[in-house]
Amino acid sequence: MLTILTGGTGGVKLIEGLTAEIDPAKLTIICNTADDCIFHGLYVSPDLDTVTYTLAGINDSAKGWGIKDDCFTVLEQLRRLGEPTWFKLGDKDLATHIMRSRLLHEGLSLARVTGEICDRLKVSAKILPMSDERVETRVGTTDGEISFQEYFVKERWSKAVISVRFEGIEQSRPAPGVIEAIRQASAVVICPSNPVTSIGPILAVPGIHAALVETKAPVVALSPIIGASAISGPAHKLMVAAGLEASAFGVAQAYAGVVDTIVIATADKQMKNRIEKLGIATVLSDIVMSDLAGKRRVAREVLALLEK
Ligand code: FO1
Repeated sequence: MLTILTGGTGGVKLIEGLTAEIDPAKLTIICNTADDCIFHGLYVSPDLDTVTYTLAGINDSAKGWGIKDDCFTVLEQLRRLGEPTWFKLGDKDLATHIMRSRLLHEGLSLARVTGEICDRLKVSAKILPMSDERVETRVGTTDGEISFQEYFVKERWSKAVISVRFEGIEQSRPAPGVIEAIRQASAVVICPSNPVTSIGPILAVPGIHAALVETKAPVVALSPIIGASAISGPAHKLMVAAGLEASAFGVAQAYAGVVDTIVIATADKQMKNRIEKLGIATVLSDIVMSDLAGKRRVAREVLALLEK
């Protein structure tokens, strides 16, 4: 079983490539849930949904989130009613949030709800939240502390970031199956996601970091950064706020002790020696996945690494 850690829209690109190369039933995908948010009274879990929709073949791959060919008539009416509509929830996407909110209200855990949604969308991979307990990324900015979605979507990551913290992390526990998926994995892959706000919360759930350090499985990570900038999104800005160098070396710093190998951009080859001094084997590659062919190419390279 291949165990994957992911979050955000960058991570899912590798998952798309992997599921085109191997049987998705062989994947267990552990998703960040610290981006989750309540909108219009509904529980929205962006990273679980992005992975679920992708594996169900219904994702909007152009945007990187939501359901393809969705429409926004409910949101338009909410706007007319004077409700905040900066977070674009499509009509089909809302169906997921309505069902998830009902099942959570009836007492099912987030993991059970995620499994139910996957069953109904005929997703064969196993998708797990990192935890069933509520963890929320809080972004400290010069204008006060805001949620991740307010930072990322409402403010379009324009505000200067002073701090990042994960509210509720101390009380969180790995969701059922998460530790086993790490311990029993043939290999673990950390997707090219934001190391601070997408992978960081997963590693911060008590027990998960230790399981990754102790697992006999090889742990391989892909850098989401080329040069000093993220391939997509604000990872470099959040890394600086978290005290990490905004570079592939900073990603290696974030994963030191956890990963055995990191795949970085060929353009960052001058960092190879510095990263290897952290005890992390470093592989150079073209890590940009701009289309399905690129996603499959990178996936094949990762799979080949795991067979070594
Ligand atoms: N990202 C945006 O930039 N704008 C949006 O309006 C937006 C809506 C949205 C709705 C559902 C969903 O699952 C994701 C959505 N996202 C949107 C992406 C979301 O902010 C990111 O997927 C993650 O939280 C970042 O890792």
